[in-house]
Amino acid sequence: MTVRTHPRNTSFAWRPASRPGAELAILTAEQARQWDDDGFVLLEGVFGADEIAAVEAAIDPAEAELEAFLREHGEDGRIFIARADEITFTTHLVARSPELAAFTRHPVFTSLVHDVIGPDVRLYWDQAVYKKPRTEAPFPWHQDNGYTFVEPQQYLTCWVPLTPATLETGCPWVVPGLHRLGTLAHELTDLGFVCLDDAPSAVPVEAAVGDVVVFSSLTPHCTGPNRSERTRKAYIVQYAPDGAEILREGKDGAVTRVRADDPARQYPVLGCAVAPG
Ligand SMILES: O=C(O)CCC(=O)C(=O)O
Repeated sequence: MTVRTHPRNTSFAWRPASRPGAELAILTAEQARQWDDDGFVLLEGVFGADEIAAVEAAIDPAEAELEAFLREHGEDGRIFIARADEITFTTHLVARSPELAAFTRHPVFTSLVHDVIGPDVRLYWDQAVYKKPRTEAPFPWHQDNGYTFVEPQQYLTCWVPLTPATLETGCPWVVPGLHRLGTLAHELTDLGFVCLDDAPSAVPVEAAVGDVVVFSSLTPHCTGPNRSERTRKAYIVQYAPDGAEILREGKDGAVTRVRADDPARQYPVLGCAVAPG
């Protein structure tokens, strides 16, 4: 597959974190440079074990319900790209869990969004991704903006491991540098949307419980197989500038724009006229 840009990506320009005069709340100058050059950064040891255990405890029952639903109602256990006993995507957890909603406003995230998005920022999306023991299939190369086209194209993904993310359990891999092209063309496969067949310059990002893998909506990433005997668990929270819009194409090709401001799950986390305390 050759790398092609998305047809709606006509005039993309990367907004750097390391702008002249930009004060950084959490990133070091070196991390801001890495964010700009490579499209990702690993923040180590920013959450306590108790904080992550509470997040895991809030997610587990919802994920178990979803797994049961897939088994009962899925076609051979499958709905879209979710597959019972292999990989689940439990979405919009903040709408039903005040604990998880509070976690999305953690100072680590509000500082990060200050540094890379600011000044007015909303939660855009949240989901838990559980990769079950002995799942050989990788989650394929994609950009998050390849799933649903959002404008501005550049938003923030924070991939929070709830269990150790290693080469054995299925840690993320990223391709440094390609984020600067903006959104790439994607094709839908059985495993998910794909923008690259292979990526010789990709790097793995192993992460411990307490770390967060931070990357752009435009950073091509994948996760590897889980060859361990444990479920690999991650909670993914994404943030977009206030005013961001989702572009949806109808069957007739007409595009409608929907503002990403559902109060139940796309609430302000920084700035915005009405940000809650
Ligand atoms: O956590 C995973 O295994 C893949 C998740 C991912 O890449 C995504 O949700 O965009």
